Amino acid sequence: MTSLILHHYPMSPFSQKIRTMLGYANVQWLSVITREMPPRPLLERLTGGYRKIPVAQIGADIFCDTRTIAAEIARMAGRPGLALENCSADAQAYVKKVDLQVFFACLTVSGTGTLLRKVRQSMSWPDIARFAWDRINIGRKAAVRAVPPHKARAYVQAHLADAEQRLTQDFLFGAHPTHADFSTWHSLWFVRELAESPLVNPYPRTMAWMDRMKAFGEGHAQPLTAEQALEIARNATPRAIPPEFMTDPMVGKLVRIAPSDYGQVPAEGVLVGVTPSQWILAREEAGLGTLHVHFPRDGFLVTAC
Ligand SMILES: N[C@@H](CCC(=O)N[C@@H](CS)C(=O)NCC(=O)O)C(=O)O
Repeated sequence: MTSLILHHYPMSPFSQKIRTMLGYANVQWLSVITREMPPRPLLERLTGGYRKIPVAQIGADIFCDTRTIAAEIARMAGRPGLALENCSADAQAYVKKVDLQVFFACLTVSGTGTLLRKVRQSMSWPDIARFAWDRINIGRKAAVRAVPPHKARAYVQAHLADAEQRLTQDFLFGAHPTHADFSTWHSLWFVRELAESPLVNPYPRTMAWMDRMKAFGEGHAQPLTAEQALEIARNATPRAIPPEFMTDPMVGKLVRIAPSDYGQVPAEGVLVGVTPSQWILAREEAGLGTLHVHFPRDGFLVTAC
């Protein structure tokens, strides 16, 4: 059986989005813990430079961004609603907002003593300093502007009021969870579960929905080292790409692909597939062979080298 390998770190909200999705999908997975910031030399051999977390791997196929990872989980678990491209236009627009502006605002309001204590327990002081410097630099170079700190609390409260009013059923867009629930969950997980902030308390339906999300758990994870993950990639061949995804005029060209919002570190390779929702890059990595790296089309820039 081909297992999904997740490269992630415990305090990462976007990783929590995927861990909870794996719980809901009841999927077995392999867990590789990464550092909270680059350098991540072994993971970079798989991604070619893409720096955000989480990253998933199935053999020699590498999935960057939670949207491509979610599409894989949707396929493996037979739960189409987990893939963003299967959600309504309304839900897709909602996810765009919660995965960017709401995410940053939630981080801003989560600077509690409890969070600092937890960070201190999992990282050394020099690493905390490196982490802070890394994130300041991400912010400085970002092509998107976060909600200013003095407006973040009101922004998160407006988001919570909106979620409260949407939750007339068990989940945000109906009786069953979709990608939108996991996107909304991960930032509020950071606020309520990690920072233990009381900000969500005045919203009873949102509190109950968070309890339902939390109850999904995180699936069945087995630990794996980064070296073992490389060995799995080395012994695997990327999945074949259906011919209908090889007709784009850019296919066959050497390109660079990078996020257009923040953390814009590019990966370079030959474009070998363009699906309605993904770019697929082939990279030759010394000692590992050919890897296919998958990126969402939305929010990523492709430039010919
Ligand atoms: N759009 C990305 C966002 C991922 C993201 O921003 N992840 C954070 C950690 S939760 C990150 O990578 N920060 C920079 C880093 O860790 O290098 C996704 O959906 O995966």
